[in-house]
Amino acid sequence: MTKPIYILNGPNLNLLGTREPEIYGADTLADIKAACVATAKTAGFAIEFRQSNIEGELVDMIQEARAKASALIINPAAYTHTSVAIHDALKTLDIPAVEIHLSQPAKRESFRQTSYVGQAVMGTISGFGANSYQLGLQAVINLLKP
Ligand code: CA2
Repeated sequence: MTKPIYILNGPNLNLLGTREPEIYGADTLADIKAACVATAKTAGFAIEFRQSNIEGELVDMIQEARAKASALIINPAAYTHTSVAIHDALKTLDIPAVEIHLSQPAKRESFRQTSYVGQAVMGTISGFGANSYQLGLQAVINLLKP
């Protein structure tokens, strides 16, 4: 049985679809999860989709993925720009890992210009709204397909 693809989401992403649609889009996190599950199913993969507002819980999820996931996709939200702990956890992975963002942080405030996560993953996809999740998923599916 193929291991699931983990999709992890950081702080405040549980509020998607309720505020700032001009930046983050109108889809809720549940909408994004449903689209990811459908895409993955077509390609023969299962999804483990999680969100936490707590840095340590995200570290625990990344550690869990070391044994239980075939690949990991993460939108670390604000922890992108602050978290050495998430960087260090990602560096322990032997599976493909991709960073994704709904918005394009490079076009935004100066405090969003640093990503601690980008240095610890294969690649980053940002700026495509909810489609960033689909593009990240397609990237790891292509890597995992025999
Ligand atoms: O563009 C992204 O996906 C971000 O990871 C979103 C984070 C932000 O801190 C990163 O710089 C870029 C913020 C997520 C907050 O989500 C909200 C959703 C609805 C309403 C308010 C915030």
